[in-house]
Order: sequence, then C-alpha cells, then structure tokens
Amino acid sequence: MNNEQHYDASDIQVLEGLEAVRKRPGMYIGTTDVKGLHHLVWEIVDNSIDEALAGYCNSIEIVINKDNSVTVKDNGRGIPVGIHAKTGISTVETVYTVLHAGGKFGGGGYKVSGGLHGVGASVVNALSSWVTVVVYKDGKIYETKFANGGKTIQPLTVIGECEPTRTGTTVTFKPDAEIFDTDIYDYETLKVRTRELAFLNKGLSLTLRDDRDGEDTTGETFFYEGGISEYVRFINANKTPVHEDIIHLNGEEDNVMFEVALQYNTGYNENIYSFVNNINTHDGGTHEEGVRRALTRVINSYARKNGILKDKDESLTGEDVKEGLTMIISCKHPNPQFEGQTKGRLGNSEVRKLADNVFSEGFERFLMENPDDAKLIINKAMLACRARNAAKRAREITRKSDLQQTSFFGKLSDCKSKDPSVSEIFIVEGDSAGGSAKLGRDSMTQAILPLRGKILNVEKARLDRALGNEEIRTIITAFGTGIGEDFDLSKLRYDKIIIMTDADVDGSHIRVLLLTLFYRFFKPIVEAGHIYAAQPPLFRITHNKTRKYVLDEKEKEAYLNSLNETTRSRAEIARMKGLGEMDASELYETTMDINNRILRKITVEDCVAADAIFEKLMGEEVEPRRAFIEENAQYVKNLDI
Ligand code: 1YM
Repeated sequence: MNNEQHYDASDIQVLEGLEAVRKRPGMYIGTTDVKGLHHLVWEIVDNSIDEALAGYCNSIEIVINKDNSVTVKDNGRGIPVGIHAKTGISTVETVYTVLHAGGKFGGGGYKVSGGLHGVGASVVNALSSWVTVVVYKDGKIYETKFANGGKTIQPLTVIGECEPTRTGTTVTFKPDAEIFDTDIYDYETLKVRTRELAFLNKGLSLTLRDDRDGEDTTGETFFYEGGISEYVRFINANKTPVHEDIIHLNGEEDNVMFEVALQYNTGYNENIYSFVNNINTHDGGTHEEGVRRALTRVINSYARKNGILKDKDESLTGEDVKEGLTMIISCKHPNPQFEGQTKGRLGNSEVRKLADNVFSEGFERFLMENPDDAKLIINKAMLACRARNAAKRAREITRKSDLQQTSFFGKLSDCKSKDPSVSEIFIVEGDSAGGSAKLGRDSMTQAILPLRGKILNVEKARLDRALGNEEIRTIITAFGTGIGEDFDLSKLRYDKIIIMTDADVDGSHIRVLLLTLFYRFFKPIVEAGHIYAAQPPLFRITHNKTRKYVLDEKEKEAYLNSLNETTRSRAEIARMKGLGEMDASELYETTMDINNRILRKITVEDCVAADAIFEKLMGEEVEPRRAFIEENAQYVKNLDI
C-alpha cells in the first residue's frame, strides 16, 4: 500500500520533469530545427559510446527508418533491468523517464562522451512521439515502450529469449512533430559525424544505414584501427604530404587521456581540430595551447641545435609552424570544464601541461629519428616566416589609406552613411550588373563593389600573394578590418556583406571563390554572421497590379496554387533575366530592396565539412572542379545554409 503510494507520487514527479523539457526544448537541445532533430540521435549514440569507452561495446548501428524514426543499436552490456531502489521501477524505465537520471545511476564508471551527461535518454523520450527500448541481457529480451512525450505505455517486460552471450541495447525513437520544425534527417550530416566518431574512437565500428527508400541497403560502416591518424590521412587525402609518416602521440595522467596526430602538407592552410570527449572544441583551450606552445618551442630548438636556423635568423612563430599543418587533438577527460560564450574552449589547466609534455617529448623524438623530414618541416616553416614578413610589408602599403586613392574610388561606390550598423556592401559580379546596382541602390546605406577580374583562388595562395591581387586588396580596403595579424572585426565598415552573383555556373564559381577568401582570411566575419548571398528571383508573377517575385519553380507553383482560379488564369509569368540584364529599378526591386529581397546568411557550421567542400571545389585540377560545380549547383548552395 505504502509502496504503491510512493510509486504514484514519484510517477507524477517524473511526468512533470519531462514536461519541463517539452516546454523549453531549447534549454536541453539548443534548437528545434533540423539541428535539434539530429541532436536527438547523438544523445542516444552517446550512451552507446560511453559503453564503448567503458570497454564493453565495439559496435554501434544507426538506422534511419522508413517512417523517419531512428534506431540506435549497440552490443554493450545492455541498460540495467533491475528495479531501481529510488523509483521502484526498472532502471531502464528510470533512465528514460527521470530527468538527470544518467549520472546518478551510472554506478561508478565515469561518463566521458559528449552530450547531456546522462540526461540525454530522458530528453529524447520527452521530445519523441514514441520510444521503444529493447535490452538483451542474461539470455532474455526485455522491452519497454513510451509515447506522447515520455509516458510509459509498457513497463519493462520480457518479450523473448536470446543467446546468453548476446547483450546490448536497441533504442528506436520517433521525434515529436509537435516539437520539431522538420522530421527529415539529412543523411550527409549524420554520415559526417558518424565517421568523425569512428575516427575519434579507434577500434569502434559505427554503421549508418538509410532505410527510407527500400530496406535492403547495407549502409556504410566506419571503423578505424588507426583512429585520429586516419583522420589526418583523410583530411590530407587530396593534398601533398611534406613527410610520409603521420606522427601519432599519446599519453595519460590521472584518468585524463591525451592524443594527437599530425602531418604537414605542402599547402598553406592550417587544419587543426581539437576535441574533448568527442566534442569539437572550436575555440581551442588548454589541450590545444599545450600543443601549440610545444610545437613552436621544439621546432625552434631543434632548428637552432642543428644549424638550420642560424644565429642571425629570427625565431619561428606559432604562425609559421602551423602553415600546411593538419592536426587532430583528442582529449578524454572525466571532468571537463568548458568555457567561453559557446562553451567551445577547454579550461582545465592541468591539461596544458600534459599536452605540452606528451607532445614535446614525442615530437622531439620524431625530429631526431627522422632528420630528413625534420629539415623539410623546418624549411617549410622558414618559408612561411619569409612570406609573413613580405606580407607585412605589402600590408603596410595597403594600409596607407587606400580609401583616398583614386583607383580604389573608381571601384567602390560607397554609401553615404558612415554608421556600420545600417551600412551594407554588395559585391557584384561584372561591370554591367555593377552599373545597374549603382543606379538602383539606396545610396544612403548601400555600397556597391563590382568585381572586374577573377579573384585569386586563395586556397592555393599565401597571404602575401593574396595581397598582390588587386580585387582582394580592394575588398580588404573596403571592409576596413585589415587582414592577418592586423585584423580587427570591430573596424568592419558594413553590417552586411552581400554577395550578388548570377544563378549560373560562373556565378557559383565566383561565389565559391569569395567564400574561400572569407573563410580563409576573414573567418571572424563569417562567424559573426555578416556574410550573405543575395538571391535573384527566377520568375515574376503579375496579377491585378500585384507583382510577386519567386525564387524557383517550386515557389512559383506554390504561389500560383495559393491564388484563386480566375486570378491564376490571368496571372502573367515572366522568367527573369540574369543580374546583368536587369535594369536598375528591376534589380533594386527584386534583389536589393530590404522589403522584397531574399538573403541567405552564410555561416561556417562545420569546419571539417566546409574545408572538404572547398578542397574539392578548389583543388589543383580545373576541369573536375568545373564539373563538380555544375553537377552540384544545389550542393554549392548548401554551403550557404
Ligand atoms: C542505444 C543506446 O543506452 N547503451 C547502454 C546504456 C547503459 C549501459 C550500457 C550500462 C551502463 C552501466 C552499467 C553503467 C546505461 N546504463 C545506465 C544506467 N544504448 C545505450 N549500454 N550497465 C549498463 O554506467 O554502470 C544509463 S545508460 F544508469 F542505468 F546505468
């Protein structure tokens, strides 16, 4: 009797807990858009990864089902099935219905994978229209079911028997359509992260399968015996390595595991990605600092000791030694402190020392054992140093108030307002579109910069060469921020930088060149959300003196369908011309007027993915690149999401 009362009471508490998640989903999963939708998958997968990190699971399978539900399956121990002392219900059910259950019920072993630290399962349950959990354990198959935001509709029940050696957990959930804006999973997004998790957890097999069109697919399995070394090899796949072997170092202290893999390539960009408990630390932190510090120190001391750097030579800087460096840093920490506004920085100070020690010892040994490679790496850094000094001189020339130079004035038609918060700049392809844009614009707030020549492909150029390109110099001067070591975001002269190109292959090409330039040299501007792509409409629909511009075929159909039959039959549909063929008022009305225009904000969501796309688009070979852009016009657009 007493027991039953207790059960009822805790039951009510449980439902209130999950109701809180449904009321404010953003607090738990960030957003309820497509990103939040994907988040649910990772919360469940995280529990499997924790089980793998504890040493009990080596295989995880993720399936997108036909009905847009997702199944995650692992071969771990299976979530405990016994009655939980505090709740009086099975531990499985407790984990899925009590908020903050995970950590408390974890039974000692520390959780190191990312996510919500154990509250993930109940959050996913709260935000799903139904969830089924199946546990294989002790020769039995157990099942429990939940529906309507986490209400138990079937307590844990034995539904069959299995081989006594078979263990594991299989969870299937269907995201609640009332909570999420969309229920369509993006295979590519899931794939990129699944592959990354496989790189970050060596020896763990992760399979991703899409059953949405047909159930006979085998999916893709990611399994990397070499872990992050193979991640480095993957990133460098289309690049030329400076040295053959990937350097892979690791160490452990007080339950903190630290690992780094690196290889130099002949390019000029750095690709350094760091992770803590499988989460990308975008803003670095102590693990990254330790490595960077040790890298600069060890290279300088080796170069001096071996006479590669002479007494008169200046020391190499952190900038110099990271040119062409691909590096993955991975730290597994039982108690990570994430800092900064976006919590993207590791703060634990003891990790700096560990990273520095592991890296400097291992890297110094590598240089001593491979003197030829050492020489190649150091020579590359010395060239970078020289280029950096040349760029400094070039920058000083650029800085000498280009804004007053007539050649510059000829190009930029600046806006009258000097208030950056209301100013915008349109970067326009070609002189004729530039001309129309100039005539049509609102000259108070809108500046126009027509691009005449091709902008340099900066993927293949160092800063000093980029500064030699006139179009790029013009862009830098217009932005006002400076570049490289002088860069200062607060000096940006425009709130919006709008790329306005045609919707054809050449337009896409120019857009990608500009995105590469921004991504490489003006990343903070991209990250702060100042870059946009204008979207010129494809059709104009006129009826009863109303003019409506639509982006594409699909929008055209949708709009026509929204009209009544008579209006529809009388509507005039015109296909719009390219930017250059529109007259000034048309261009303004359709693409520039803040009341009508459609802008797409450009962000860099996933640096690894973005880099891979740029790489493919911007590699050495010209023809495949053109073909790729043509084939993937849609995909190129996706860069702008
Ligand atoms: C497809 C999702 O949840 N796997 C999973 C979860 C757990 C365990 C094993 C587990 C953990 C422990 C002991 C422990 C969880 N258990 C709990 C809790 N896959 C998936 N596999 N035995 C089994 O941490 O000590 C939470 S998650 F709290 F019940 F122990």
